Amino acid sequence: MKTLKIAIQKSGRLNEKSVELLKNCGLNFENYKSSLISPVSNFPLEILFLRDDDIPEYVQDGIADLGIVGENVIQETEVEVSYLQRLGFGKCSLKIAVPNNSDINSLADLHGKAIATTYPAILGKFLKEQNITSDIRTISGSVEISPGLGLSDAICDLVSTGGTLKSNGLKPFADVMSSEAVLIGSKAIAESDLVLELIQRIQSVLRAKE
Ligand code: PRT
Ligand code: ZN
Repeated sequence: MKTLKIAIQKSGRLNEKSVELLKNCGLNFENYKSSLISPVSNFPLEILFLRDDDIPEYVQDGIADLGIVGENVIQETEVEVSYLQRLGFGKCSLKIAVPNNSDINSLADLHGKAIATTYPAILGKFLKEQNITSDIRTISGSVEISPGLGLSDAICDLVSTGGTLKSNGLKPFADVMSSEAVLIGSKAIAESDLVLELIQRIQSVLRAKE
C-alpha cells in the first residue's frame, strides 16, 4: 500500500495544534526534533515537518499528499490544491491598519498611499476589487513598525488579539480576509480509501470537540 505524506508546520503557531490533532486521530509518531520526516507506526503515513510557506507548493506538486496550513498562506502562494477540511484553530484576520492619528478614514483614502505587508498578492487583489491603487511595499517581517519608521502610511497584517496593533499605536481599519488552519490535498491524490479514512478520523476528533 502506498504511504501517504502529510506536511505540517515544523515550529510556530500551528505546530502544536497540528501535532495534537494527528495524535488525537490515534496516530503514533515522534514529534519534530531534528528529522524532517517522521513515520507513523500504526498508519501508512509519514509526517513532513516544514516551514508553513513551503507547504502549499509541496502539496500542489504532490511531494506531500496532504498538508495543514493557514488559508492566508494558501491564498498568498496562489497554488492549486483541494480544500478538504477546515480545522478550527489558527484563527486570525488579515487587516489593514493605520496609525491612531491617521487621516485615512475610508478605503478610498488609501488611494496613492503606501501600505506595508507580507501579503502582497492578497492585498493587491483586494485593492483591485475596490478600485484602489496604492503603493504596496512588500517586507518580510515586523510590518507593524513600518508606519512609525515613516516607511508606510498603513499596514496589512494578520491580527488575532489585536495586542500587537495596539502596542504599536495602530488601529484596525478594514478586513481583507479571515483565516484558519485547513487540511489541503493535492489534486492528484483524488479520494483514495486512506485519505478518506484519515479525513473521517479528523472529522470525528473535531466533532468530539464541539
Ligand atoms: O517559520 P514559519 O515560516 O513556518 O512560520 P511563520 O513565522 O511564517 O508563521 P507563524 O508560526 O507566526 O504563523 C503560522 C500561521 O498561524 C499563520 O500563517 C496564520 O495562519 C496563523 N496565525 C494565527 C497567525 C496569527 N494568528 C498571528 N497573530 N500568524 C501570525 N500572527 C502574528 C501577526 O503577524 C502579528 O505579528 O501575530 C501578530 C499579531 O498578533 P496579535 O495577537 O497581537 O493580534
Ligand atoms: Zn512562514
